[in-house]
Amino acid sequence: METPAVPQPVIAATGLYVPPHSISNRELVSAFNAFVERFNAENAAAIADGRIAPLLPSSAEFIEKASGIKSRHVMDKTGILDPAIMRPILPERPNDQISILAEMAVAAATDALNRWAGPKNDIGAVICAASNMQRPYPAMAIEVQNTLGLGGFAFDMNVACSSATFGIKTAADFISSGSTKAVLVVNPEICSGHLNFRDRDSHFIFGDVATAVIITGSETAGAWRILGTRLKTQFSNNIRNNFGFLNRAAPEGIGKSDKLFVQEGRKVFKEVVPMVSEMILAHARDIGVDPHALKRLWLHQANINMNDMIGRKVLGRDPRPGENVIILDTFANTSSAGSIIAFHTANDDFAAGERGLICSFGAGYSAGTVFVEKL
Ligand code: CO8
Repeated sequence: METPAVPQPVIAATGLYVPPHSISNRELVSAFNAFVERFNAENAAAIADGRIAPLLPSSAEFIEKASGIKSRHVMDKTGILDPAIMRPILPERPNDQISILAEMAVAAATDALNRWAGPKNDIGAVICAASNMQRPYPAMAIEVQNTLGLGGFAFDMNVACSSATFGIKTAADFISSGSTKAVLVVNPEICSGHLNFRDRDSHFIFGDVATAVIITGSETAGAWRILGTRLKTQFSNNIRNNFGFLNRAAPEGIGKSDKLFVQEGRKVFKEVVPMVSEMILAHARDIGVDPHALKRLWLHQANINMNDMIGRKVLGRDPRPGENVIILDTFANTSSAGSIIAFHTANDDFAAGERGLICSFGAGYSAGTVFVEKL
């Protein structure tokens, strides 16, 4: 009896949803500094007698130099830029309306579906892979599946900034094992919802966006053969968010900034760059890919200096312009979606047989590598 061929997973299409508002560094810094002035004026007596330290102003020049970020897209700009509010204002919707995170995911998925030649009925699984779901249940993925009229099953997964590559690997394994003919992975990120806009060290880091990826087993021209996927995790407290449903059970209550995103940025930088570079090189070696011959790197978009260093280590030289795609200048860090935006917006010029790398890294620590070849 002939053994049935194992389907080879491919990325068949990607999609992007860009939120309606953009905030420049200058706008963000101006709101932050107005907040700082007000805080220092209101607490002048306590500052004068040393009971509390004055808050320091932020700087647009620092932000661009330290991170490479010039602006970011967000779902609501008015609340973020109001020094008395400094968080997005996103009114809760009734249960019979689509939730905002699912709506963004559906918009990105629709973009991907419109670029895909395959039949919608082939999609037998939807994975919502993102940093923070807006609720624990029902799964965001099931709401997306329902809105798009898809069959099969759907579930959420959270591996912070690495969620998209973990989702792609899971989808690729579903394809190889014959679980389904096609998988939709969506990455809706409202990072502004869990960013502390009053924290000078991190108020500039994140933006909102949604991406989508369709993975199938049909090797059609123009699709991307997945040459290999690899995942890695290593526990670290250096990027952390303690928000959760047990907060209400804690006698001290929800507290303030520690239930939002916090990080030790310098340590993250120092520890993650070597971890990810080594992982990429080892994975390439193990699957017979020459990293120096990769046409493009679509890396996670957290910090331009991190990406420059990883790019140099992987390619073995200074990347030429456009080889190491940077989109964080206008999107900031969009968590799981960053490497997918990079891939989506910079792959048109590939000829059949040319290769590239999608790679994400972030909290956990976690990292994922997906080597692809244009068909
Ligand atoms: N304006 C002016 N000066 C500032 C500011 C500011 N806003 N902030 C800090 N400074 C000053 C500091 O006070 C310090 O001054 P001094 O030298 O006098 O003490 C100086 O600038 C340098 O400060 P840092 O050492 O903090 O600055 P860095 O050069 O390290 O840059 C970065 C800070 C940009 C944060 C950098 O460390 C970095 O990008 N690190 C990597 C971070 C990273 O990749 N994090 C991953 C997070 S993503 C993830 O996985 C989480 C997913 C969950 C999503 C959550 C959504 C909200």
